[in-house]
Amino acid sequence: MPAPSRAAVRAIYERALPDLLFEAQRVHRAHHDPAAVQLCTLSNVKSGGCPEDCAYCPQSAHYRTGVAVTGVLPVAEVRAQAERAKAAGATRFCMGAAWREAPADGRFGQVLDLVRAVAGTGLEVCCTLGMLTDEQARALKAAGCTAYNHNLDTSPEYYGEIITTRTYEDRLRTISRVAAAGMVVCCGGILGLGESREDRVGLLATLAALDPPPESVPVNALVRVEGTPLAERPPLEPFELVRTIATARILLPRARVRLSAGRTEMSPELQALCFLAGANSIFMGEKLLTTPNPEPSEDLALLATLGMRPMAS
Ligand code: SAM
Ligand code: DTB
Ligand code: SF4
Repeated sequence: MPAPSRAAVRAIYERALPDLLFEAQRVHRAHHDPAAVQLCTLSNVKSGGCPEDCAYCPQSAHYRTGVAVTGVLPVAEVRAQAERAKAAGATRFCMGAAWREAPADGRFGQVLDLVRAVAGTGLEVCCTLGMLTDEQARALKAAGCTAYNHNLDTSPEYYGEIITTRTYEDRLRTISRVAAAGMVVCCGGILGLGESREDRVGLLATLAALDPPPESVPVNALVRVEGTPLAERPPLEPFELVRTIATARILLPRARVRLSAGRTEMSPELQALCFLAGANSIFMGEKLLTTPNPEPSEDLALLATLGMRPMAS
């Protein structure tokens, strides 16, 4: 099937909300169990001091946010985190590093050790380490990393307003290397950056055109962090979030659509609406990478209230 045009994506996005949600539900039910939610846990295995200038990010060295700058965490610590995550019901463990690109030195070998350790717990392993070479992508895959997260964040037109130290093409190149190495691609974006609806449509059209299609699509709501240039942005319009999730579900029927950052500012009702729109994955754990996330007990209680449940591995 050819990728849908931007006009076609816009037409889906702008449907009357009942029609949009009905279609999203129809697609969701054809490909997924509508009561199951994948639980992923994040670990920031290398914090802060990143040379990129992503305007939303508390880990960029360009802004003063108070985030600690560290080396790669020790294997024992990350293995213990993964075991706790598994005991709490998570099935995927995602390791993030505040790098522009995965380094060519021994720190990459340290990350491979972390991948092997987490894979040994039986959890699905995902990494997000910045740009990769073909060799690094193959080495991650060989160590047991099955998924790689690399977000496009926003439309091609708006990208330059948010990040100046790399291009959209750089991102697309890493995404194709990940797929070529046999890992599945996790690729999504952030809403609430100050982008227009047309930018959200442009991001969705780009995601729908990726070949192979992303296995998972994180939809982040901007976490406004003091010290970053976007700290004072107005809050995201909740129905734009719902429309984005529903459109992603319709365009990418088989993908996990992940309601990602920003849930501490969302009511249970809004999160439930996102599940109805086709979201079927969340990050579970007290922290995302550097910012707070709802308590795991609250998340499990919300799923129970809705008659939903964690997805089995
Ligand atoms: N440095 C690597 C990279 O940029 O690909 C990996 C880690 S980076 C923190 C992973 C993703 O987190 C970014 O692509 C962005 O979409 C998301 N992110 C970062 N800061 C955020 C914030 N304040 N609010 C919402 N999402 C954020
Ligand atoms: C993604 O799209 N969202 C996660 C994960 N991929 C790595 C990260 C969210 C980070 C939110 C800001 C922070 O905690 O530093
Ligand atoms: Fe660095 Fe990633 Fe943050 Fe951008 S989003 S500043 S690349 S850690």
